[in-house]
Amino acid sequence: MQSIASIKVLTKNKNVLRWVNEVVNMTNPDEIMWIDGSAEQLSMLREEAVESGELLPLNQEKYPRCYYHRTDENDVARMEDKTFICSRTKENAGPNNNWMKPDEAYKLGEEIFTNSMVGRTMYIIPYSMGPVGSPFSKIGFEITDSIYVVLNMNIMTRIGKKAVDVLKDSNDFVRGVHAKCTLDINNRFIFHFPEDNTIWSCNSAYGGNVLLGKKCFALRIASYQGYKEGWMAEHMLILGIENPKGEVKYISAAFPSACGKTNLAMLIPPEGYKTKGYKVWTVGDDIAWLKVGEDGRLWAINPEAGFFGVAPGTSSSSNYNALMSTKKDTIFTNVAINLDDNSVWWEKLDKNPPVNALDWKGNPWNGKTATTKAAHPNSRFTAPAKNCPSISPNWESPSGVPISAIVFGGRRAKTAPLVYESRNWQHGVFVGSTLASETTAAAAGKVGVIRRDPMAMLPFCGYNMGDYFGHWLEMGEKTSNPPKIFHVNWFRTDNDGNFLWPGYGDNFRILDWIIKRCEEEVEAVESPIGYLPKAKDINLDGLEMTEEKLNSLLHIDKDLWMEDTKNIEEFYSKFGDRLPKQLKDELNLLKNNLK
Ligand code: OXD
Ligand code: MN
Repeated sequence: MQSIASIKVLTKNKNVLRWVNEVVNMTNPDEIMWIDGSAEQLSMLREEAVESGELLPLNQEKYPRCYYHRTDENDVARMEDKTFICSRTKENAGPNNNWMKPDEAYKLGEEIFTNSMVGRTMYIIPYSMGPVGSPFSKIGFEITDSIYVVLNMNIMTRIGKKAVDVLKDSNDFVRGVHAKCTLDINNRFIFHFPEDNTIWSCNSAYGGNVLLGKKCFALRIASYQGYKEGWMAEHMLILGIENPKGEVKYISAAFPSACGKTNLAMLIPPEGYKTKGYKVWTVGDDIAWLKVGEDGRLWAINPEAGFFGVAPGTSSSSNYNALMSTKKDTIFTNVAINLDDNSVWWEKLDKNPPVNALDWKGNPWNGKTATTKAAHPNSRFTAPAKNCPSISPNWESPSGVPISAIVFGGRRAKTAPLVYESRNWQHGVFVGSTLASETTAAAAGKVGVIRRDPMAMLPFCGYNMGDYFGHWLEMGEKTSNPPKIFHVNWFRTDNDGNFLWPGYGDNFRILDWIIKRCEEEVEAVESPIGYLPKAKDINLDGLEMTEEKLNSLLHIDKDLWMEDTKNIEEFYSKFGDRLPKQLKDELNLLKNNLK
């Protein structure tokens, strides 16, 4: 095997070299390897990870080039209480973030990082968020001591020499450092320094905390960059809807977790639509970067190159396209292994749980007798986006795709109707800023508790959310032809708690109405909260749904809404004078409309 020490330095960029040198002096690795992204280098790393047990090769006939990885039992999810925005002032981080003074965070980080790579290899990964060379794209470096991170970053971003080549001599790159250290949960920190374009992550090896291109850069740091530079980084899927004439309109949509973002991004239209020639194209399932185009519209790219999806619940019926994306070149983390054929399994994959398996902790597991879960509920697949059967031909377009509609959605049993449209951009920003979801029985704690999660960005906004709302309002002013903004709720229930709407592929019927509104093909009805569809304009062909049931899905209960305004008021009060006046005006307008 080639000695890793012989792998050459990839750049002469003095800013990069100075910073790498500082990190080398602090962490003191035995060896250093610059990741050039070549197939030979990556396959050498896979071999090494297999030798050390960090990766297990899966059945290569069934799952070509797929591997399995297990994390520490206490290291299985993003940890919001360990995640800090270290802006120079607490006010700039806002009430939406944990804050630590930058000096303190750097000092604490330095203590933990010092000599953390002794006896280990340091990998230096240059990467591009967004298609290499696109005007939307940004360059980052992640220094890590984990091969798992290198191989996941290779799926989730565009890594290697090509990223260094576009950076040239520029100092405009995000500096990420990750060290596994001892995985000590008490010393686990994910520090973001938005003013320094810097991320430090230690004592974790779980994706969301250590794949620094994703939530850390593409949302937390990028949201702040967008605020300063006049663009937006959002927790949004992007999809295209093709009509039988071959015209494609794009929608971006933000939902809090557990509301089916990946499913919507990869939706297969109902039979009646499919036979007419309608199609859904996936551009991205988690993050969108948006900019105003010369035509005055908002254009968006997916800055990622892969899907880091939750495995349990993914099946050929719930999300065929996601499942197909995982059939090759995928890394599975914390799912179960079927020892009979060295394949993977997770809850709801199919109705045939393995009887001779290892669960996510590595313990023997038998689907016939098991009382515990085979896969961790947050077990993941890291799959290349290009594997997805519904991937859009434009998913890597350097100029992005033009957005016709922005959709916000939450899980609301009663309040929010199936769909409504905001009256204008400012009202749409109000709708997004009050986005909320109710807790379900699946999570610990009280059921039905409302959690405000503005624009689904609460855990991901790298600065004060009051300023973030102001930025949204300003973006509307800069966009002469802005997308229309909608709100959907797939989760409305009847009095017995049964879902009224079938969801999944049938959500296409609502997307169809949304596009028809954007194209001014149908009228809508004014209501206290915005525009509602006329029941006749929602296509119910092939669905067992009476118009009466649809009407109850669209019903507005004014008392419940009035109750909701109190909760909004309380939430808004956290932002003090950073809350834009326009949003207070919108809240007052809503209250008046409900009287
Ligand atoms: C994710 C998340 O993993 O939002 O995408 O937590
Ligand atoms: Mn997400």
